[in-house]
Amino acid sequence: MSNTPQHYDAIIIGAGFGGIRALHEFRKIGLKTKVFEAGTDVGGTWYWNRYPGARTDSEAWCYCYQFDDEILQTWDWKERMPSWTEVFAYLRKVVDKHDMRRDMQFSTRIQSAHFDAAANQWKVTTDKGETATCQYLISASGVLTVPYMPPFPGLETFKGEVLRSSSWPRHKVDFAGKRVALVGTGATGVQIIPVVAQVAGHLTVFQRTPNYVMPGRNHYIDEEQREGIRANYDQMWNWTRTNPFAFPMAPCNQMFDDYTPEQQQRIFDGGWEVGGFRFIFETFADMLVNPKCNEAAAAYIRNKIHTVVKDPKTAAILSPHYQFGLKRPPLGHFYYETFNRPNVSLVDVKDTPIERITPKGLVVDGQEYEADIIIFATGFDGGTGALTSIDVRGRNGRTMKETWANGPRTHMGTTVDGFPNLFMISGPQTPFANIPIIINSGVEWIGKIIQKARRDGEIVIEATPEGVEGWVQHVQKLFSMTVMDKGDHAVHSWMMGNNIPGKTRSVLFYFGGAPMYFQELDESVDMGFPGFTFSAPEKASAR
Ligand code: NA7
Repeated sequence: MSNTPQHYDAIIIGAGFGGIRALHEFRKIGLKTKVFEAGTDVGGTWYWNRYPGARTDSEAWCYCYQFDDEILQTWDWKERMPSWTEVFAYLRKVVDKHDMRRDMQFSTRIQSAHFDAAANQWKVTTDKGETATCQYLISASGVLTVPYMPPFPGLETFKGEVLRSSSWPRHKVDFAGKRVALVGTGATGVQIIPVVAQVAGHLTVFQRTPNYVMPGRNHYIDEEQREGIRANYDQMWNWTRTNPFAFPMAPCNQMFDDYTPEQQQRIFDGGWEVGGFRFIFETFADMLVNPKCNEAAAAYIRNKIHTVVKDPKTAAILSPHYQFGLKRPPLGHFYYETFNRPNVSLVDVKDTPIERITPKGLVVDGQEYEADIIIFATGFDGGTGALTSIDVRGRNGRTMKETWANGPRTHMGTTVDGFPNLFMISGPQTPFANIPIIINSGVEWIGKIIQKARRDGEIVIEATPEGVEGWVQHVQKLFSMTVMDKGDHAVHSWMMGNNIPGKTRSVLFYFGGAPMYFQELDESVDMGFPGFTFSAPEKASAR
């Protein structure tokens, strides 16, 4: 950008999965588009989170774009759950093949975005002191973007190396023989622990809340399997439209209460053995709404933990006792087995929190645990954090932070009243589901609403307050049908925002299932976008 603001039809914040998909769509519909990306390359989540063991929890063949069949037919998926290197390489391949970098500016963070009501455009400024204007502002800034770092006193005094999972260094970290401390046992910590344990001299894991970790059962994909994948994409995309979590699996219609206890166990065994999220998706359809089914699943996993982990005290600390699904369940790759290693120990910091950090290590309950390296995998300000951390101001200077002070308010997870022509990709209150599929449907819908406005000569698209209120009520009602709503509110979950001190606990996702959401998007298009106004300044003054 030069000092004279450049004007674009659309500016996209972020060159991760969402930003790349949106750029493709906007080119198709003829919008002059610019993508701003804080990192030095594309990738988003897969650019920043390069920690050891980082991999998807989705199966490779559905963690990709549908729009480039040639890449799908030639890309050699290597693993069932690809590592970050593979996802990163895939995204680079898509971007380079489609010559997308010419519309992208890297190493540039958007600092503010203000709506200019007189000009009906957004003005953005970057950390480079540049400005640009646009008609449509697209937030593709991700669900888990703003890391959370607890304010541990004394951290700055630590003499060893401090590593954060969300901004992992580019150099290879040598853990061999080192005393490593790791704080945080969410999906990230669960991936790091088994990998670091293999080389560290000693790994001490500091756990506050245990998770229900299901086995990932990752494996390499051979050529025969690859051919099967390539031949079946159409069928898989169809399944992603009918599966509640947008995964390519036939819908599961089994209800827990229709089976005997022995049958229930066998069904759980089946899901556990296949691995991945199939323990949830292919066992019982009512796992997140039927308390009996939910408790049976929780008890099943606790039993597995006690079977695998040899030391009963460690197994007890690792065993959760809240509703299954209240926290996003991680996938483990020999996670529980790792706690049987002689060089791994677990410290329970639930009732005795980490007091402080010293030059030599961490202090818990008066005891100092010495470390050469501390890894923090302490989570994110999920869902809303990406947009509230930018100075986004809509009509009358109202900020997104103020607007969402008591939780997100959106219409369809894509728009917010008072923020005209601002669209979010996988924004708050979109389904909790396989992200590339949710991105795809959201971007297609955004493309359609913009095309409608342009066809009709309208300049401003805006959600109505009634549309937003209706969506907020709808999302809350759907959530109230789940066991999570009745769950222990003291249990931290980034899906509800209460992992961040001071953040209001609220419903950050749409829990009605992806198929119903897709249907709502389709109906919105068919019905001419109810809950939105379209206007053009000339028309407004002529009225
Ligand atoms: P998570 O799932 O939010 O996990 C963060 C972890 O950090 C969790 O175990 C927290 O314990 C722990 N934490 C946070 N603050 C502290 C303090 N002060 N002391 C000790 N432990 C603390 O984030 P992840 O990055 O693992 O995963 C995020 C998503 O990425 C994941 O769900 C996937 O969708 C991909 P807590 O549970 O709050 O007691």
